[in-house]
Amino acid sequence: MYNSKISELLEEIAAMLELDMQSERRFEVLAYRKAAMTIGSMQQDVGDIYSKGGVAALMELPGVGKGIAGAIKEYVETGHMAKYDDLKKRYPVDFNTLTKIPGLGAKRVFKLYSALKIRDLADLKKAVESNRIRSLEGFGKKSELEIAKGIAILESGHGRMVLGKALPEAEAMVAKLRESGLVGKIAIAGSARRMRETVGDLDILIASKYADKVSKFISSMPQVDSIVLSGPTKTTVRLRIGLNCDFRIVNDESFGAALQYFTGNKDHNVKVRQIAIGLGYKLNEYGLFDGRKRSVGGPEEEDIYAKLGMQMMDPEMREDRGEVELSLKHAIPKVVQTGDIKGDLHTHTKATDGMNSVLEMAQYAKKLGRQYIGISDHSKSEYQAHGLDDKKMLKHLAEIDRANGLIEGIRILKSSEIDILKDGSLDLERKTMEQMDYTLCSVHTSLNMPKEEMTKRVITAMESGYMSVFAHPTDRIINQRRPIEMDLDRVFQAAQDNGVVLEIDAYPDRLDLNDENIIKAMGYKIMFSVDTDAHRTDHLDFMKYGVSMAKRGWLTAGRIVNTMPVEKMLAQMGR
Ligand code: DGT
Ligand code: CA
Ligand code: CA
Ligand code: ZN
Repeated sequence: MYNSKISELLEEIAAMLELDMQSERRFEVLAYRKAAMTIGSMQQDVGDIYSKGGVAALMELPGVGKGIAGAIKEYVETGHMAKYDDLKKRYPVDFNTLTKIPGLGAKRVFKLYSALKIRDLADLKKAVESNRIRSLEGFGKKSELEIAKGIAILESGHGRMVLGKALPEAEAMVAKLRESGLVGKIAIAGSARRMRETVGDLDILIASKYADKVSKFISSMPQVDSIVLSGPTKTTVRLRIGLNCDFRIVNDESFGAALQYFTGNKDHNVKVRQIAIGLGYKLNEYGLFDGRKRSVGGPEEEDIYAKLGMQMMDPEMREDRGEVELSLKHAIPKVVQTGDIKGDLHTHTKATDGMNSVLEMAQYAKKLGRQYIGISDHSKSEYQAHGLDDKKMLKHLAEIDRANGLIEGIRILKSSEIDILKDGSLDLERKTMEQMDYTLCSVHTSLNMPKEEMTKRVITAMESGYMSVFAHPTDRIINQRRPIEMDLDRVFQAAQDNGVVLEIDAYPDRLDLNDENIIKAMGYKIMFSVDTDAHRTDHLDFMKYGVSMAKRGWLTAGRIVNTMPVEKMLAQMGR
C-alpha cells in the first residue's frame, strides 16, 4: 500500500514549492496538493493502479498530470522521488509534522526554520520552552502558547495511528496473503478489529501449516519496511507507514481461540478467562480445555463463547464496559449494523470543497445501496471551503432539484452544513434554510471560545428551531485538534428539548461523536445520525467507521435517523 507514503511526499512537495513564491508555480502547488488528497484517501492502492495500467492509469486520477504520475512511478519502482529529494536539500524541514500544528502553515514553518533553525518537532519544542518564538515577528506570545498546545496534542497521540490510515494497510496485506495460497483462515485482530479510533499496532492472525514460507512472504510484501522480530509463530514488522504489525501463525484447530484472545481487549479477556475457570475449564490462545485437558473448543470463536454460556457480541463491544455481564444473561443489545443504514445526511460537492458533482455523488451512493443522500455544502462563512452565500445557495439548491430529476432509485435531499456563528446565530437567512429538506449545523470558527460562551453559542443555535442535525459536535480532529470546550450535559439536554439530532461523523480523523460521548448522550432522549462527511465519491465508503463507532457506543438502529426510510426520517426531524 503506497497511498499514505506517496500522499505525504506529494503534500510536502506542495509545501516546499509554495515557498518558492513564483506565481507560475501556483498551479503546480495546487496540483500536488490535490493529488496528495486524492491518493491519501483513496481505497485502491496507487501502486496497484500503476502496475496494472501504467502512467496512463495514474493520469486519470484527479490532479495527477504527467509530472506527478512520473514521480509516483519513480517512487514505486525505486523507493525515491528525485523532485522531493532536491527540494528537501533546500528546505530540510519536517513540514508534514510541523504543519499539523494549528496555526502553522508551510510559510510560517519555513520562517521558523530561517529565523531559528527549527527543523522538526524536537527543535520546535525547545524553542517554545525557551520562549524564543514569542519575540519573532508575526508570532507573539499568543501564538507561542497555541504552538505549545499543538505540540502537546501531537505528543499525546504519539505512536497511535488513526484507524482509517492503518486499517486499509491491514486489509491490503490480508488480501496479498490470501492470494499467496499459503494461508487458510486469516483475520485482522486487536484494536483494529475492535475498530478503535486509533491503533497502537496492527495484529493479523493466520492459520497455516507453512509458517516458514509465510514469514518469508510477509517480509517480501511492499508494505513492509523492516523485520523487527521473527520467531516460529510470531513475526513483527515495521510498516512503511510508520506502524508495527504483529503476525501470529497458529494451527487451524486453535484459530478461533487465538482470534478471541488476540482481539481483546485485555480486560474483556481477563473476565472471559475467569468465567472459564469458574466452569472448570482453562482458556488460552490455543483453545478451551476441560479438566482432563481435552479441547472442547478452538477452531471457531463462536464456540468459545457458546461453551462458556455467553452470547457472542461484535468485537467493537469488547471493551469491558459491561458486555461480559450482559452476555451471561444473553441480553446484549442489538447494535446497529452497516446494512441498517439507508442514507447519508452529510456530503459535499464541487459547489464548495468537494471534488465531485451532485449527480456523481448520488450515483455512487446508489451503487452502495443507499436510498437517499443529503447534499450539505458549506455556508458563506467557511470562505476557505468556498462557502455559499444565500443567493448562491439558492441556485445550488435548484441544481440539486435538477439532479434529483435525472436519477432514479435514490432521492437527493437538499441541505447545507451551516456555520454556527460566534453569537449562536446561523450563517444563512431563514428563508434560504426553509427551502431545504433539513439543515446540518456546526461550529467551524472561534474554536477557542471559553466553555460557558461556547455552550451558550451552541444552545442558542439549537433553540433557533432551524437546526436539524448538529454535525461533528465536538469538532475534534484525532491527533491534531482538541475537542471544543462545552458543557456536554447542557448541550445534550438542549438537543433533547429542541429535537436536534446528534451526528456521528464517520470521516476517519473525526469520528465525532466518539464512543464515550455517544454513551453519555444515550442517557438523553436524543436521536443520532451516522454520516460520512464525504468530499469525494469514494469517501461514501467511510460509513463503516461511523457504524463501528456507533457500535462502540452500543447504539441500536432505532436510535439512528438514517436507518429509517426517507419520509419517516424527515418526519422524525420535524419536516
Ligand atoms: P493497541 O495495539 O494498543 O491499539 O491495542 P490492542 O488491543 O490491539 O493491543 P495489543 O496489540 O497489545 O494486543 C492485542 C490483543 O492481544 C489485546 O487486545 C488482547 C490480547 N493480549 C495482549 N496481551 C495480553 C495479556 O497480557 N493478557 C491477555 N489476556 N490478553 C492480552
Ligand atoms: Ca494492536
Ligand atoms: Ca500487537
Ligand atoms: Zn462537512
